[in-house]
Amino acid sequence: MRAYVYDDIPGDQRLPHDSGNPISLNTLGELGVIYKTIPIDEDKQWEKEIDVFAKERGYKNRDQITVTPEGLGESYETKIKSFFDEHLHEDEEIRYILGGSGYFDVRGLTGQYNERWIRISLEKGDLIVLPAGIYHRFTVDEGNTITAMRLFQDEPKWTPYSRSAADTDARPARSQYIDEVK
Ligand code: KMT
Ligand code: NI
Repeated sequence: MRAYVYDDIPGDQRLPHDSGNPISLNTLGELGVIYKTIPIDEDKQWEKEIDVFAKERGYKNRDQITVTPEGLGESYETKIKSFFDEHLHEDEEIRYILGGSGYFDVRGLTGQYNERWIRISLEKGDLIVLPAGIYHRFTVDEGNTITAMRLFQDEPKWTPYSRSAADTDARPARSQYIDEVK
């Protein structure tokens, strides 16, 4: 895992876009983002660790997603563009990377990071918890391959509320999030 301020230079979303300003775990924590590493080992101890973490936070369901040009065929480019559309969810989301790598970008909220994108580079064994109401987006990196476990508390509620399409600032999940982190 590595986190840094996104450079905001137009260009392929899959490039690093590293502005050269690193972001600490502490700053991520202030945004309500939790990061953890659970190495994927041969004797599958990681599965037990995921089970414990999921149980602690009241997660009951999970699935697995693989994003590759081979797997998605013609819809690949459309799919990765849709993941990259800034959005929020009404539930917390957990992602655990089983293979490949990619970037989650989250919006900074205060001070020098206000409205800046913070890019979090994730690879195999990395786990991230994004709080409900945080603006974010996702992309594969130049490797064009990621397999992730998506954990959800109850029903799979994947609904992304696109910031550009509606007044997402008015959603209860957004105001609760702002109250929690500010
Ligand atoms: C999200 O919330 O944008 C995603 O779940 C993207 C795919 S998970 C690697
Ligand atoms: Ni999302």
